[in-house]
Amino acid sequence: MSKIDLNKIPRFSELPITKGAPEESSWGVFGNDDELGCLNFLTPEGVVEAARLVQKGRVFRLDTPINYARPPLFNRTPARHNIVSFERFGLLGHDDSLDNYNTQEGSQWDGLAHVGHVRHQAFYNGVKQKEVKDGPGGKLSIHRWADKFVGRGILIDAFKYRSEQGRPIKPLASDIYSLTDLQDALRKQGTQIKPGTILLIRTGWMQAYLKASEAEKQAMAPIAGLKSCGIEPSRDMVAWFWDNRLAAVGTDCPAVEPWPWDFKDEGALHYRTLSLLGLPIGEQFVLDSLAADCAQDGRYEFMVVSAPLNLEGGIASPPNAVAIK
Ligand code: UVW
Repeated sequence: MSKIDLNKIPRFSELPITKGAPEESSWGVFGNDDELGCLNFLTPEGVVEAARLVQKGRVFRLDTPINYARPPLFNRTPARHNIVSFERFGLLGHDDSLDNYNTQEGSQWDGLAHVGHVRHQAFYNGVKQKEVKDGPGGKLSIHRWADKFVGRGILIDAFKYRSEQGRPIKPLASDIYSLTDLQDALRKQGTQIKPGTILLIRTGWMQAYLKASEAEKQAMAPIAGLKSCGIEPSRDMVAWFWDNRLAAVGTDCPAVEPWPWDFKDEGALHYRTLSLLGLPIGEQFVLDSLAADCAQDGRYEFMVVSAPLNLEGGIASPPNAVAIK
């Protein structure tokens, strides 16, 4: 899709626009061959506008250090970092290698080939499993995002909002933030969503995880041992995302939606966002310092610069992102 005309984008209630496409899917809206989904809402004009939000020169890293989770969640395996000496060539120097690196071991954008729709046996825009493959021709590959993920970000500090309401969330349980919680928190912060916003939501999970004991972290690592808060997986939630023309939604919890979610449940947010709307979702982001700064100056909007891995055929990526205020 070349230039996006927001007036021509259907409302959620008008989806799908393509005959035979699943209900509540955006398939075809950005073109039948589109692989970017809601990242199409990020435009050159949006990048220029986002740059105007840089006013005090503070930079917030949004990724965890590699191997921050020991052990990594969801049965993922840790990376091995090797420092290699150049001494044998007569040089006082090094390079390094990272063995066994899982692109979802920490902070991550889930790419659109991460989760497909089981009943439709297809990923976003009808892409088939055999089209998801290594190399430059891999459909829905993360490398297509390499120079796209820049724009206006906003933070909803949902954890702070719920705590101040006297209804604190338990981050290490399958507790839920409702759509109303998010909308009320936004209103209280005085923050506006605009088309092409990269929405970040602080759930409080990362802070709680970092404070947990070694034994608790061991217990949370296997898929069956993890319990985590997240945002409500519902039609209303994704209708709100779509009708606000959000470009992506990132959170500091492990699965955006509460974990565990039932892989057989078609209402799960992973299906509604990645497979049906082509909306990138982000997990295990680092948002606490950014949230503290937003609370201090009352400004919950900033520029987000995310340069995902230039990995041809890649499924997911660390966001490699900063928020700049
Ligand atoms: C799964 O849903 C299995 O993984 P993630 O939450 O990392 O996307």
